[in-house]
Amino acid sequence: VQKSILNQNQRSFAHALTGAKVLVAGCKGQIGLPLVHALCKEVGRENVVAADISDKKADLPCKFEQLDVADFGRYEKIVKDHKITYIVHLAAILSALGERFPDRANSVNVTGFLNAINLARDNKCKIYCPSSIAVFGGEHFPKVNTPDDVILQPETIYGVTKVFNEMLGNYYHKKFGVDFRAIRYPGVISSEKYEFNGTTDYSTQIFFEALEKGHYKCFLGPKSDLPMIYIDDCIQGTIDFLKADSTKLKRRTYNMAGISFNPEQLAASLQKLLPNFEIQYEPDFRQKIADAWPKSIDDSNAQKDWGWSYNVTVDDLAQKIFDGIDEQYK
Ligand code: NAD
Ligand code: AKB
Repeated sequence: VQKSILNQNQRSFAHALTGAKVLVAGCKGQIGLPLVHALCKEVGRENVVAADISDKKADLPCKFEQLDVADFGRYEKIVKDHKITYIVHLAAILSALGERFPDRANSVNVTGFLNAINLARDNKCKIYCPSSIAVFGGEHFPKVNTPDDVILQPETIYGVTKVFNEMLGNYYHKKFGVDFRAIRYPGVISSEKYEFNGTTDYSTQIFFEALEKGHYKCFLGPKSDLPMIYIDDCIQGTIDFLKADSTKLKRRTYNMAGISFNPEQLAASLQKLLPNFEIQYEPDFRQKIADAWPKSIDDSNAQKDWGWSYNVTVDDLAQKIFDGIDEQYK
């Protein structure tokens, strides 16, 4: 009797990450590092393998493998050697870097993802690959409260590759039954420095320059409204989504809204924490990228299907970012 109660309990707590052996490809970036830590807590560090093309030192609590995701043979060896069952494919060239190096964006974001999803199909792995608000663009979608299903006409190579990832993931799900999942992240803000290769990265950079120099030259104009989220909340949402019961997911790709604000509003919140802080605006090529993206997002499907919710003010967010920044900068 006791055994059957135990089995019942285990069943009721089982979720899509239960018993998983997870590979995080692209583990040394803004999202990869905190996600690896969160996954180690969730499934145990012996069940997580972190991989990246970069050999730079990083605080990783689990095994590390060097990997260029465009190299199928190496990717396959890692999946097989570690008996991976869940691929978290993060490696990508983001929007601003991609406009400078489109061939690299194609190699990493297209070839890399093709390798990952073929490995998921052939080795019966689940696969998560984040998408982005960069899939939106063009004239034919509402920029306020953008829903999941609109005409996608991205205007960056990054956005084009993310649409390809979403479409291919959906196709592999229908055709081969691959458990593909994607969240379209808004801009993610951290309390750590990282390589600022995106268009939304002003929102993290501004804090470090405010603390180090007292002023910031913003590469987007003051009224550039964009959806954003704090890294801890993004990671918690991602873990919840990775765990979600596949049969409850009514779609494979979900919008995630976060909170929408513009540089002027973020600067005003920052000035409450650092009264002498000053901001100037010198929009560059990233302005055009930001102008094509939604100002705010409708994520009601994520709320309904897997329980996502988010509710913060810009002042709360600024305080959270500030509190998370290491004392050495203050
Ligand atoms: P990042 O640029 O900070 O990190 C990317 C990581 O991928 C780096 O560690 C890099 O070394 C690695 N990488 C690059 N090329 C590689 C290759 N060929 N093989 C293996 N690794 C390689 O990016 P991030 O912000 O951590 O983004 C992670 C994922 O989340 C990406 O898919 C990105 O599109 C998505 N996303 C991020 C944001 C955001 O605001 N950070 C928003 C939307 C979507
Ligand atoms: C970028 O700005 O490129 C990323 C993203 C929104 O995908 N932060």
